[in-house]
Amino acid sequence: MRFLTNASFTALSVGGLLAGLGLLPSSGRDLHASDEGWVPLLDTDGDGLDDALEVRLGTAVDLADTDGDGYTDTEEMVLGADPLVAQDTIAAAAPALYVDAYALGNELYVQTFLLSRSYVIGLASFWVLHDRTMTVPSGQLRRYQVETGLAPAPNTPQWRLRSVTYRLPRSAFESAGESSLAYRAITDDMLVTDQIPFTMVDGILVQLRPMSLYTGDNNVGIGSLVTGGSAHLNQGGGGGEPGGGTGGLFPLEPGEGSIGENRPDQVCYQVLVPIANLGGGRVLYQVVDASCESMAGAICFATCSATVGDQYVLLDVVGLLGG
Ligand SMILES: [Ca+2]
Ligand SMILES: [Ca+2]
Repeated sequence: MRFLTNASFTALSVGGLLAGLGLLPSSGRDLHASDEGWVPLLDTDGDGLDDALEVRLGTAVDLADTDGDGYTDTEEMVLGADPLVAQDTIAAAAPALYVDAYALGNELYVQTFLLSRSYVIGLASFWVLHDRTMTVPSGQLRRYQVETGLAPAPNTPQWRLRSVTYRLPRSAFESAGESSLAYRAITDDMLVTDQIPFTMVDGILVQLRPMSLYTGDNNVGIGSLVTGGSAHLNQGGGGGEPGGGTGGLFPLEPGEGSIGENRPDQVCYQVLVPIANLGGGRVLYQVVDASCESMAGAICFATCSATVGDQYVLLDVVGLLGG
């Protein structure tokens, strides 16, 4: 098991880093409606996923189990299943970590979910910046924590599905350009990891999710986000195959009212393939296919602007962590 001990990474506190970028965390909970009409931290159906994130994922904000198969939306995302397609059974639960984010106004809300059966050790978070080669280790993010809880997991009753939500200044991630926020934990004798690689597309902060980060059934779940109405994955060659290397650029805004160009009644996708390993966990991806298709009710926004030939650097923190 390899850990992030590469000497080229410099530990730095989040506070110091944000202060260095001219940013300080806002204080107190921000529960008023945003300009976009979404309320931060509001989880109408109580399934653990905040409303704004559900809109982004395409799941119902008022149904804990969107596809009615008995598994909550959160449970399915963590287990790598498809929250939009009813399944009779989902593979037996295994320890898993799922991290996602949504942006509202000036804030970036990061939701983390950890499914485990017994002890949890070594819970750590990392933020790696492309141009600074810095890592923000472990509990430093705790001062940005705004909510913790247990999400319902009716089909994994003997397990605990813990959730932690952080609120971070969006501008810090926009300033960083390419960066990656990663989480790691050891539970039930397993190392579990997940990460959100961020990048900018035409001045819009998006997350890059390459298929190679996922294995097995996880590809199905991520691919289904397509039909939810934003970005599109699982297209073309490597889609659905572990390590296939394709992926997509997901917007962080929840939907209507997002910045950038909206295209109603369309879904859009990109196929990204890795073209070079730049070392130090950096992988260069190129968009080899991108298009939009008609789909009533869907909204394709910022990510539509990614075009064939565009290149993005992914910081694969999980790879560095040995996950
Ligand atoms: Ca919810
Ligand atoms: Ca379900």
